[in-house]
Amino acid sequence: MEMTKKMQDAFNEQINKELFSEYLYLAMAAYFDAKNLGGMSHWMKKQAGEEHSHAMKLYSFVYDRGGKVILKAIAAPKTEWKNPLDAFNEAYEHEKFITESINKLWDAAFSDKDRASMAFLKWFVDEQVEEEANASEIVEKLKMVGDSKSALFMYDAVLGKRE
Ligand code: OFO
Repeated sequence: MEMTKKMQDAFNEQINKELFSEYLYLAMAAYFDAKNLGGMSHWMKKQAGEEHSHAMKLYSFVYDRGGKVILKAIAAPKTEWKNPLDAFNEAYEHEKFITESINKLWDAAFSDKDRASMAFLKWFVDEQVEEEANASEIVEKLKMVGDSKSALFMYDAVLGKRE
């Protein structure tokens, strides 16, 4: 059964949000590179790649369901943050916003009785638990780092190991 126009619009909206997430994390990577924090930049580049794959997962699903992908403009992200904690805090807040958005998409599928979309979105619901947990853990660790340059140096190296 094909997805409704309402669901197609909602999926296209989510594709745009995932691509904005990719852009936002790439902007954060650029910010960290400018500060010589190569590990944090690496982490953000990996995250940007994940966001791209989220967008593509949605993209493929729209076509699998007989819909059409319509790409919209991607907003320009910020380019500066106060410090690493400020950037990761924004990443965490952004993930909470994305979770809300996925939940609304699931609710739209539910009210449309679109079981295929509900089943498909389960993966995203689970993924958001992980996305929030990862960002929140880094925020908490950066709070421990505080103003210590040596701790920041070491934690940067830890984040640089992300696979
Ligand atoms: Fe796509 O999970 Fe983050 O934004």
